[in-house]
Amino acid sequence: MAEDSAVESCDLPVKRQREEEEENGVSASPVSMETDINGGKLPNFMSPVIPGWFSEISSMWPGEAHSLKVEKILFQGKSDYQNVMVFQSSSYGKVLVLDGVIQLTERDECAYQEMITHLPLCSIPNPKKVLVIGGGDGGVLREVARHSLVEKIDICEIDKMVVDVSKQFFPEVAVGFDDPRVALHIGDGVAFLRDVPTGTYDAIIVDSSDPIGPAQELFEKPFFELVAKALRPGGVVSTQAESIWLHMHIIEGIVDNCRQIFKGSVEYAWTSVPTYPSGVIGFMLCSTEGPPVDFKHPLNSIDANDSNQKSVRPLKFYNSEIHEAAFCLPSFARRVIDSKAN
Ligand code: SPD
Repeated sequence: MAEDSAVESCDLPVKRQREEEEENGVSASPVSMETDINGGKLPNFMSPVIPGWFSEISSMWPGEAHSLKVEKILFQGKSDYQNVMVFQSSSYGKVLVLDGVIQLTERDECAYQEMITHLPLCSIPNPKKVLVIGGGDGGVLREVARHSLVEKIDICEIDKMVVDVSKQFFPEVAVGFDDPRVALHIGDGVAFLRDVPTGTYDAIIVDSSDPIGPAQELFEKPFFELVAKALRPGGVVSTQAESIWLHMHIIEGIVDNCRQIFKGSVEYAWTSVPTYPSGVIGFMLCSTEGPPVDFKHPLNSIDANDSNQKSVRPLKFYNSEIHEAAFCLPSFARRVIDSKAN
């Protein structure tokens, strides 16, 4: 956004407020002004897009932009797929940004990575073979690796730069790649799934960015059909499924597709991630026809003591109570999701 237009648009509401006050015969309230970074005057309750701050502006959340103060830009690059940036923020540690959208911060990455992983893996009795699509930062791998019954973890990430940057700047996230059960495939997730023999995996975790750019296909029906084919009967998938505050139209489409494709359970869960748009993010959890899966009541409890990898930090966010709570939805979201059930 141009800084000038931000200043101009900030001036307007104040003028209108004063005009309205004068018309109504009330004296204009004293609005204290401060000099903004462009030398213009702004009322002190309005924030321009400030140099030195990262503002997350996207057509996926029009009219709002969460901002973080930047201490230092640590990396900026352009891969074959997207712009990649890492910066040191003043309040959330290091931040990984793809095409201008925050993917993780050191401070709150635990919530997303733990929930997208343990919601599915704690819902089935013995996950052995797991596939991660996307997830090139390694955080989901770190979480899968806590499950001692898992024997093989494949990951298919399209962008090698994301893997390299994560290993360089986020060692506590990328630690997931060190697990000997992990096999990294750099390539397109859809193409990878086409070659997977039917019924290969117990669980698939789709850790994607938003559905504009390289991850778009991962939100479409043909992709979910491939996922279902790659799962064993009663196998489970967990996918990044956006925000109930911003994206009910997208969620509605995903639920619709999933109910047509997955003949076991289809559920929506959500969690809090302060640096994601609207501060929350959801997950679509589905199982294929076969042994029934009750996502809302975890079978496996996993906590700091039964972690398979003693070198990895204890769980910060996930526990069995928060697992069950994640499926409680506000009424407006419950209505939309349940309406797709028939
Ligand atoms: N709006 C951003 C959603 C990002 C989801 N993927 C995050 C990747 C972390 N492993």
